[in-house]
Amino acid sequence: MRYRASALGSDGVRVTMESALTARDRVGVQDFVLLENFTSEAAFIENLRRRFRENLIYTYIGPVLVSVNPYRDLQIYTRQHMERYRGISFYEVPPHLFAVADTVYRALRTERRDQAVMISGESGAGKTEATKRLLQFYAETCPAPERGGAVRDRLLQSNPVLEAFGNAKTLRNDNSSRFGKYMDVQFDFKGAPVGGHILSYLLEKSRVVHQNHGERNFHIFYQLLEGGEEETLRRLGLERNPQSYLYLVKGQCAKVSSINDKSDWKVVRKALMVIDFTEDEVEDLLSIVASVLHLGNIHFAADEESNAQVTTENQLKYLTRLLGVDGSTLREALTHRKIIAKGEELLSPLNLEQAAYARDALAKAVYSRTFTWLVGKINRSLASKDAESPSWRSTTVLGLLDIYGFEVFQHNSFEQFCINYCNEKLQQLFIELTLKSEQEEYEAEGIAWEPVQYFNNKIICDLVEEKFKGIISILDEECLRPGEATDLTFLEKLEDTVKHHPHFLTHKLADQRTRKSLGRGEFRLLHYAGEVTYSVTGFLDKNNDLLFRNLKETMCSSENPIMNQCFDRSELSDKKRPETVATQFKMSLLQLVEILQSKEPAYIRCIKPNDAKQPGRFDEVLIRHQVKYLGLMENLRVRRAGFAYRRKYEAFLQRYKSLCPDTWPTWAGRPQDGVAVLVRHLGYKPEEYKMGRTKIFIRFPKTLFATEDALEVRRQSLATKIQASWKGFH
Ligand code: AD9
Ligand code: MG
Repeated sequence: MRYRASALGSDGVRVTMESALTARDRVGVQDFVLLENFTSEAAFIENLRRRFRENLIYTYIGPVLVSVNPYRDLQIYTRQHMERYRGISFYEVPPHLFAVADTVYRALRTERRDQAVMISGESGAGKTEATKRLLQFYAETCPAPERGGAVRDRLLQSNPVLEAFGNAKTLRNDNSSRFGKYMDVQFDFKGAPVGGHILSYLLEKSRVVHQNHGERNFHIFYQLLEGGEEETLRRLGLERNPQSYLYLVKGQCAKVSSINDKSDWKVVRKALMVIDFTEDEVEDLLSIVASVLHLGNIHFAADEESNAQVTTENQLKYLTRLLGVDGSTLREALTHRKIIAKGEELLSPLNLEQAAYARDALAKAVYSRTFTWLVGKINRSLASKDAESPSWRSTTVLGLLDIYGFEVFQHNSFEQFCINYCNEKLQQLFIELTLKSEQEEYEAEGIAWEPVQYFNNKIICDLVEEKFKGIISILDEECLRPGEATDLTFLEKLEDTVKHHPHFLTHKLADQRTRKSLGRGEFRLLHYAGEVTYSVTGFLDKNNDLLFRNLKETMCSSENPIMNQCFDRSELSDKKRPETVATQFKMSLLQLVEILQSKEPAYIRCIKPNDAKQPGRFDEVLIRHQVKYLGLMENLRVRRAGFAYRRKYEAFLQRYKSLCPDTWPTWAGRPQDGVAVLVRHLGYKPEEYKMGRTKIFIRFPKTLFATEDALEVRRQSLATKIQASWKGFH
């Protein structure tokens, strides 16, 4: 919509409006709430497209930042950018990650309330990059603590280490985080970072033993082989060539052009030192990394009774040494299963398939427990050294959540089920908190709140997590019937228990038409973000996550100090079944939700513009899908339910006071009264705005645009006048 300057009656100078208007046409609006047609997904995407074309990757939905991955270095995270966004008012400068960073930090300091920045989006959308930039912003712009200045380095250096062990090249992202991460940064009363703490979620450990075509194992393996010193590799019994290791060849892509394993190795090596690793600990850690590779190369042959025998003596020898375990015990544990019947221990030999399963289970357990240990080690290094001092008590916390986005693949399994459940929970929290904060703001401002219609996805969360009736409960029940239950009996039980649920479907329950698209071993969930069909194959196994008893025993006797901490003897005597993977995950999510609820939230919603990881390509279908499952339209609707725009009286008056002779150049009274005079002069109609306690609320974007345009006209006319007077002067 176009507004002519003359209609606003600026100062009588007729200046064409085209420049301001074309600018908006070209680069779109910087806050989606200013979209005229705010319910239109097409308008939303068009706005994103315009901005993306101009390399403007950030746009707001009110306080929420939407970011589109540019896949190129835009030079927008420099020290100058950090300075530019410090201490500014959110809406006075173009949208930027640093504007969010600064706003959050200032709220933390002035209101002394804990904050949480939740970063979401699909794989490759830029969550981890955003997290790193935020950390960098705080490390560089916050004051240094009086003591323990090293914590800033530790916060930064924990990243390359965690990425080396927890990230991998996938088809979607060359540096894909294969775990969820929530990181707390603690600030003292002066606003200096003094400590940190990391929680990690569900590492994708199946990757240790298997990778899809075109994908890699975790970075650390390749880094060690490429960058490790000769002497180190000799000690570990490793060859440089990744092709020598079965756990590294499944994806057939050891080399990736965007990754330099050799230099990354150096970075990781240095980072380990910064986060307090001793040389001995580094050795112990690398021994474990190497032992996983050796494990992968353990082969078995069947003897005449079809029992598995280890045939790779050399690998066994290295494993024995690196893990510090007894050779014959390990050999036995890899080829037998210990069963305790009527108080007696029996050794039952494994066949080839079972032995390979046991070996892979051991590799996964060793690696994932080492990862958990690593997080613990980093946490000890990040722990504030001032925990006992009085200033500790007045610390505030800023949390950063970088967690996997919603996943829909051709083939979806247990992992996608967990990840998508996590997204349901976070979406629920997001809507709840967004609505709550809207409502609170209206109340605080004394403006009547009108209820907003929105989709509450609690029904899907319940379907997954409810006691007794939820999918996880039913899965756990089946896991309690070893030998009898299978993935298919789990599916049948699901069908019996949740058959009438509107968000659940299977082949049997579907009507004729839908049935064709559902296999017999599948169930479909209608998530808030769309339908996902899960194959039940492997659900029981992955949820049980069994490690045979004698393998556990062997590892408990390990003389490698890290392994020794990872496998505790108490596990062996514990009569209670360990929690299943899904239940553990559910509990950790409930804890996460509690943590997030106790903090003031900020949101960054990341979008991936194309699947080719290329700059400049805006794939509309892909983007539309993400806009949908990030719940952005829902978010915008909630934000726009009453008023498109709101601003503090002081800021509003400061910006527009030149448009009214009564408020220009200064207004002596209360800012609120000045704004009242100003908007009356501008011709705002009563239904177009409301005056709150501290802010003006404007219902439609067009009202604001008209005012913005008037301002632009005034600026141009002033510029013209100044130019004219300069000419006269010369
Ligand atoms: V995953 O769920 O962990 O697989 P992320 O974390 O969302 O995913 P990541 O931050 O790793 O994605 O970004 C993927 C790649 O996109 C990065 O390696 C960069 O090459 C690229 N990227 C992301 N954000 C930016 C950015 N703001 N500027 C430039 C970026 N490049
Ligand atoms: Mg990531």
